Amino acid sequence: MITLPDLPYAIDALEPALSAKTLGFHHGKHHSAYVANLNKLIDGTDLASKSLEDIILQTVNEPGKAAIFNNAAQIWNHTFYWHSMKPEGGGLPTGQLLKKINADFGSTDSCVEKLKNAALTQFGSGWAWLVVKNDKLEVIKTANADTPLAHGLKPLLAVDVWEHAYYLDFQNARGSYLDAFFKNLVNWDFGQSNLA
Ligand code: MN3
Repeated sequence: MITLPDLPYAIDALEPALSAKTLGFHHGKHHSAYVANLNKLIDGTDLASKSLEDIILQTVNEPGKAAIFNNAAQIWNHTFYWHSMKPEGGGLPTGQLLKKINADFGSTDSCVEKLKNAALTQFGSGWAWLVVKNDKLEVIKTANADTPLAHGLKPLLAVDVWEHAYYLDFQNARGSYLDAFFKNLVNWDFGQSNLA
């Protein structure tokens, strides 16, 4: 039995960059629906007693398990995404994360540019991620529910680019949502804590 985690801040805490209406639908309807769907799918199976991470790792690329994987991965991705933002976020990373970004991308601007580009060029629904791969920072994108967790990568930050993440506030302007995300919302401290 998997439960829906609370948002790590108030529903209106990301305004004006992201509205309470967007967070209300995104957390209260979309994220919540993935939890309800997953619990229905695993009820009475041996997955019912497993952690969310174990469910993801045990169903990735398993024939007949795509619906379970998709719902489980979306639950995990969304929880990670909520923490990838914070009220009055943005600014610059600090500490070890800043050092690593400078070493692997040259500058924070270049890292953000790569993240925005990955997010913009993800065709259809999906995610852009800052991850650690073989001890180096990389930017990747994943389609639909796919998650770095299922590929042995260590995620540091996530950007949801499903239309439901931004449509109420930005309509089809994914680029404007991404500008707001990196200017006002991104939680570099969360990235740093995942790196540590
Ligand atoms: Mn979403």
